[in-house]
Amino acid sequence: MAVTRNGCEGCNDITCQSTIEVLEKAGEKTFTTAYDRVKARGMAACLFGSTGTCCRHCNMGPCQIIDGVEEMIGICGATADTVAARHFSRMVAAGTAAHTDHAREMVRGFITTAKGEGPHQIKDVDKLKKLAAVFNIVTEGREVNDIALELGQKALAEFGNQENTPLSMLKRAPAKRQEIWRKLGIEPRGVDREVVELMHRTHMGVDQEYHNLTMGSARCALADGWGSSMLSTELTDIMFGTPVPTRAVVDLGVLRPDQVNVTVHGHEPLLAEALCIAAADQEMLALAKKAGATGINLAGVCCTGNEILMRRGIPVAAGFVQQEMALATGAIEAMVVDVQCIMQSVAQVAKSFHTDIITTNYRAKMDGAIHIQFDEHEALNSAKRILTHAIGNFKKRGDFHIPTKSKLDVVVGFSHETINHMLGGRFRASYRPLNDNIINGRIRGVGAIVGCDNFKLSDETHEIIARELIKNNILVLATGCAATSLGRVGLLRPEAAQFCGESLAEVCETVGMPPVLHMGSCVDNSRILIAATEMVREGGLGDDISDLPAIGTAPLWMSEKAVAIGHYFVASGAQVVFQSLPVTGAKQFSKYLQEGIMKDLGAHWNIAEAPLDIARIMIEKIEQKRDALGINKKRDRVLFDMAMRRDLGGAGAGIGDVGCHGKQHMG
Ligand code: MSK
Repeated sequence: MAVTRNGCEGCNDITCQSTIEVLEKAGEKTFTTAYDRVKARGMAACLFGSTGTCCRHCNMGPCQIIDGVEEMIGICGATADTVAARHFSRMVAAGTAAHTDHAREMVRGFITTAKGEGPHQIKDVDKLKKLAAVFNIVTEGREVNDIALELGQKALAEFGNQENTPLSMLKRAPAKRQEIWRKLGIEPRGVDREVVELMHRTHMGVDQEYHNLTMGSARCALADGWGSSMLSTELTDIMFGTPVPTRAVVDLGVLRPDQVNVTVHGHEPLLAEALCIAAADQEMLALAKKAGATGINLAGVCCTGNEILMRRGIPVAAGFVQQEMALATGAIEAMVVDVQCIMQSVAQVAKSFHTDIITTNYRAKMDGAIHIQFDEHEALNSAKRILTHAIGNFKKRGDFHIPTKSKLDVVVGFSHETINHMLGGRFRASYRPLNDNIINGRIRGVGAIVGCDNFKLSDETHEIIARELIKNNILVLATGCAATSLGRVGLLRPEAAQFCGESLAEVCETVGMPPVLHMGSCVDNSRILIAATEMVREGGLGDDISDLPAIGTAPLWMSEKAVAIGHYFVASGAQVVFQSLPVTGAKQFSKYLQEGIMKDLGAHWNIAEAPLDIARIMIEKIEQKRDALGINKKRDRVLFDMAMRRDLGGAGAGIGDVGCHGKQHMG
């Protein structure tokens, strides 16, 4: 379908310069993008769907429920609260399933590596031994790969555990939190079992009580956060290296005019890591040169991008909302995709160019794409086949436009271990300095900005929230596509300290760290759980995660995974703020999630639409926690209005070069 406008007109507040530039250059384009579809739809969402009261769990409906109207309950009698709670729970189950299936692949890849098969090695032996201890594995006097094999096998068994024993990694949580879970009977057992059980409980005619469903979904979400996601993060670190601060670049400008551009999109780092190795292979480079290119340029999209950005400094071309834009540059020879967050439209956009979409996972095929199955036992050969195909496309490249101004320096790679060193120094690695800075008020607290980006709200949303938080001396942790979008506006650089309140700026400048710390992909939100636990363990900030002056937000969430993440944070005692949640058509359930659940779990959900309102809630909650801890000192709070924001200048204005090169510890 031909579209005559340039694509920017009428789009939902696009401020991203590279997106605007690509759409403008595309001119009379022969493809449509999500921005066109947003405009065509007008985003008039179904009221029942968007408030969680449309039930289609059986064939008597679909039933559209109106809370409080007797004749508008389900044919089966289900109330708005039951329907919305079931729907919410199914989102948690789907999100957990996605993280779990990803994690299982990582564990299988880890076992392959432990057996000495495939191109990877165990890189972080120290972390291997620490995780082995969690699984009661003896390490002394044993070969590294032997330990790794036992760890991999025990980890794999956690997915299918049929006993009523809790997941091993729950014991990493603060003791008080474990006790809360025990008393509520929500300690997750087998990871798969919790997903299956929740799907069963939300089937027609099973769990009819929103409180019970919420606790069931908490159990499932915990199986994600403290089970599958945490396993995936930890084993990936052990295999590919625990991230340390690394300088890199993000945005569409990372594509190279003279090289074979291959983007890796999705979530699983096994293939991406193999592609990184293959792209440096002499045979592949010779092939690229024969095709007229000067080399092979790998670039990430979405969370696969975050994985290789964190560990290898490979640039990220695009976050979720930019995936079509990356193709619209006309400069990509192949977009290699695995699982999750791949819009079906990429195959349609690619048709207008020489680009091939290459699917690599049997679970995720797409019309219009080429399929090259990734085999973890033959990882390097799979990667070489993919690259050979991409190289073959280089000569077919037609007109292309790579944005010239959009390539921003970032410093990434803040694992929870790095935070130890960053503030504590190499010889005093601990969370003590972070806790001390929070107690003395230089850092008021910690705000996590996580999750997706989305076409519904302005793409400035993450930036507005982050600027507000750092201005109020709140240290920001970021993951997923939110982190990429904050990188695009210059907030992942030490120079962004200039946008902080005085005391946070002082800390950042002393340490040389950015005020927004990139902690990885969406699976890596589990790093935040461990960081929070370390803060509790260090002392002085209470004895549970719920005592910490810390809060998270996923303002532009899109995926069901974000709901699972939000719920595992709440179930772990950390408050979250979402921009919307499809529960508001059910009065009691919605009120329970936003208030009543506090009595059970020590944290609750918050919903607020405007970015500044989200920031205000985060600041208020952090200050309330400080009051409760007795560490507050009176100070003026600063909330930015639009005029003050304008005074700050454009995104990234005035930020010079990062001034650090390659991988380094910042302690
Ligand atoms: S990729 S789940 S859009 S963060 Fe992890 Fe980004 Fe959200 Fe997908």
